Amino acid sequence: MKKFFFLFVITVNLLAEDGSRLWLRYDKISNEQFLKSCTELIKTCFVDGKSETFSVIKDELNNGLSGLLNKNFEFTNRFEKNGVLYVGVSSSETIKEMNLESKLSHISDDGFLILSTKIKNKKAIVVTAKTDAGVLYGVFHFLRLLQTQQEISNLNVSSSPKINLRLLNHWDNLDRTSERGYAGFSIWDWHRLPDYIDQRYKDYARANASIGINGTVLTNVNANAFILTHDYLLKVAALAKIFRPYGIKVYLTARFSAPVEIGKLQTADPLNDDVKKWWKEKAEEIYKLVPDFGGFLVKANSEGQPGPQNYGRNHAEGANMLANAIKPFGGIIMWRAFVYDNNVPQDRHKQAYNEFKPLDGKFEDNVLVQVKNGAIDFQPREPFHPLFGAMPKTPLIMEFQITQEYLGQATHLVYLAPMFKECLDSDTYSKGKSSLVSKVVDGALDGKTLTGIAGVANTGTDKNWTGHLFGQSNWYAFGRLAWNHEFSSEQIADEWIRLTFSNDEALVKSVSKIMMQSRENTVSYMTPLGLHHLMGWDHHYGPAPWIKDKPRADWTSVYYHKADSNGIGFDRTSSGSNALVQYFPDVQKKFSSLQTCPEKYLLWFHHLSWNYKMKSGKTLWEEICYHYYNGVDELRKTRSEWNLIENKIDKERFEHVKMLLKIQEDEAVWWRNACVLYFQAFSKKEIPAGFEKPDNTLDYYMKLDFPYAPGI
Ligand code: BDP
Repeated sequence: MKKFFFLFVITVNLLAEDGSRLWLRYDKISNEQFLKSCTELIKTCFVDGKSETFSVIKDELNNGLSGLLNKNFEFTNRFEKNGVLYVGVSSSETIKEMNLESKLSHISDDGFLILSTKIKNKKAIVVTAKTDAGVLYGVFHFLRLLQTQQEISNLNVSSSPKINLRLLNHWDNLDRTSERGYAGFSIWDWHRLPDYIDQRYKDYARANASIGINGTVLTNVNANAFILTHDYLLKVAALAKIFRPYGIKVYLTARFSAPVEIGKLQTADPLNDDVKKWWKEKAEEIYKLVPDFGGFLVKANSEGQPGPQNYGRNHAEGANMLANAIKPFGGIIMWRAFVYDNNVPQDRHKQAYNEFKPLDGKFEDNVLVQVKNGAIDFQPREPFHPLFGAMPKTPLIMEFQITQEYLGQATHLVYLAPMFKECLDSDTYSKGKSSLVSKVVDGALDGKTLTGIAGVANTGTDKNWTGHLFGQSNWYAFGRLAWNHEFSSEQIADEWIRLTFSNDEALVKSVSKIMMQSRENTVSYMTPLGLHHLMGWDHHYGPAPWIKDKPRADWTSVYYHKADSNGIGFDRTSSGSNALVQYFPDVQKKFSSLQTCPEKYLLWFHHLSWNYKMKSGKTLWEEICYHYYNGVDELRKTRSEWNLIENKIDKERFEHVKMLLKIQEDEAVWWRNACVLYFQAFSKKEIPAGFEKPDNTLDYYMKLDFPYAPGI
C-alpha cells in the first residue's frame, strides 16, 4: 500500500504540467485505434539530409515519433519494408525518381508536400520541399497531424506560406526588461552570451519553426545603440547560430542616432557622407559575424525616438540611407509608420497616413513600411489602418501585437485570432471590392514579392513562456495566420487546444467556446462601440477614462472619448477631424453614415448624443451600459465553462487558468464600474434597472495607483 502511494506520488509529479512544452507535447496518442494505424504506417524513418537543419529534423522526428507512438524509434536508409517515412529535399535522388515536378511547381521555397505513396514498391509517406527549411515545416506539419489525430493513410498535402517574412518583434531591452512584456524577463540573457547558450534558445527556435516563423527582431523598437557595438554583435551572432538550423534569421532595431552615440560622429544626418560610411561599415561588420543577418527594424521620429526629421530629412531619406548600407548583403529595412507628434495639431489617427502616403514610390526596393493594424495603437478594437491600400508602390508589413498590452496583459484570457482576422479580412476597396488588407500584406493586390507580417512577442522567462497559458494560443495563432491568413480562428483554436490539452471532444468544444468569444467580451467590458484609449496612464493597466491634463494630449483618454454633457465619441467625419477622408470612398461612405457605420466602430468615428437611438432601440447610454455589463456576465459564464473541464486536464494548468479567470472577472468588474461611473458623470443618467450597482465610487477607482505594474 505504502509502495503504491509512493509510486502514485512520483507519477503525479512526473505528469506535472507547467506549460513549458507549449504545443509540442508529443504525448502518446490516446486513441488506440489511431495509434495502431499510425504504427502500421510509420514503421521506420529515412531522414535523407546532412545539414544542420536535417539534424534538427531528425531530433524532432525522434522526439515526436517516440513520444506519440510510444516506442523507441528507428531510422533507416533503405526501402526494404512497407511503412517508411521518407524525409528529404526535392533534389534528392529518391524524390527525383518520383516525378513530382508538377506538384513541386505549386509550392514556394518554404512550402512542402506530404504524400502517401510507394517507393521501390513499398508503402511510404514522403515529406519533401525545395529547401531544408521547407522540409522542417513539413515535418512539423506531419507531427501535428498525428497530435491532432488526423487520418494519415492517404495524404496529399501541399502547403506554402502566403507571406514571406513571418517575424516576431521582441520589445526586449539589454537589461532583460521587456517593454510591454508580461511573462517575466527577456529570454535573451545578454550578459552571459555569447558563451553561455541557454536551452531556451533552442526551444524558442523549435516552437517558432513549428508554426513557420522565420525571423526574429531581438531588440526593442525603442532602441539602444549599444546592441550595435562589437561585443554585443558577437552575442547576436551566437543567437543567430542557434536559430539558423531552424530557418530563423535575426534582425535588430537600429537606433537612428547610433553614429553619434557609439560612432562618435557629430551628426546622424542620413545625407551626411560620414554617416553613410559609418552605417556601411557597421553593415559590413554585422554581415561578417552574421552572414544571413535579416536587417533592421526602425522606429524613427516617434515617441521621442531620433530620426531623419531631426535633420530636416523625411522618412524615405532616412530609410533609404540604411537600405543602401545593407543592400549589398541582401538585408532589408522595416521602417515603422507608427509616427505621430503631440505638436502636430491634427488627429493622431491622420498623422501616419499624412507622412507616409506622399512617400509611396520613394523607398528603395529593400525597404518595407511596417504599419500597425489600426491607426491609433493596438486597441482592443480598431478599424484597419488607412495606409493599407494607400501605398501600392511600397511593400507594407502588418504589425500586430501578440503581447496583450491593451487586452488585459497576462491576467486576461483573450484569444486574439479573431482580432487579427478582423483586420486582415477588412476591405480597403483600394482596387474595388475585395481589396482586402490581407491581399495588400501578402502582395497579391499589387504584385509584390517582398511581403511581411510581424507580431510583437509575448514571450518571456516564465516557465509557460507567455505568463497566461492562453497567451500561447496567441503566439501560435499569429504564426499560423502568418503562414496562411485564410485559416479560420476556429480552426486554429481547435488545433491549438488539441495540441495543448487533448483530443477529448467535449474539452475541445468547451475551450473553443471560451476562446472564440473571449475577445468580443473583452471589448465589451473595456472599450465597447468604438471607444478607445481608456486605459491607465503609462503602464496601461486597468481602466482610466479620466486621464487628462498630461504633457501630451494624445496620450490622455479624454482626447479620444470626448465625453461631455451632450454625448460621447470622436467625430472623424467631415464635421470633425475628417480622418475618414483617408479611406477609399466606399469605406469612407460606409463609416461616415450613421446608417451604415458598424456599431462596433460607432464612437470611433462619431460623436453622438447620450440619447442617440441605437439599432437595438436602446439609447446610446443604455447600450454602453449594456455592453459593459454583458462583458462581465459573459465572463462569469466563461468561468463556469472552464470548470466543466476540471477532470479532463491536469490540475496544474486547470488551477492556473482558474485563478486567472477569477482575476479577470474582478478586473472586468473594475473596468465596467470605473467606465460606467465615469461616463455617468457626463450623461447624468441612471444605470438601467436590473443591473447591479457598482460597489465602489468613481473617486475610489480614480485613486487606485499601480506604481509597479509590469511591462513599462
Ligand atoms: C505603444 C506602447 C509603447 C511602444 C509603442 C510602439 O505603449 O511601449 O513603444 O507602442 O509601438 O503601444 O512603438
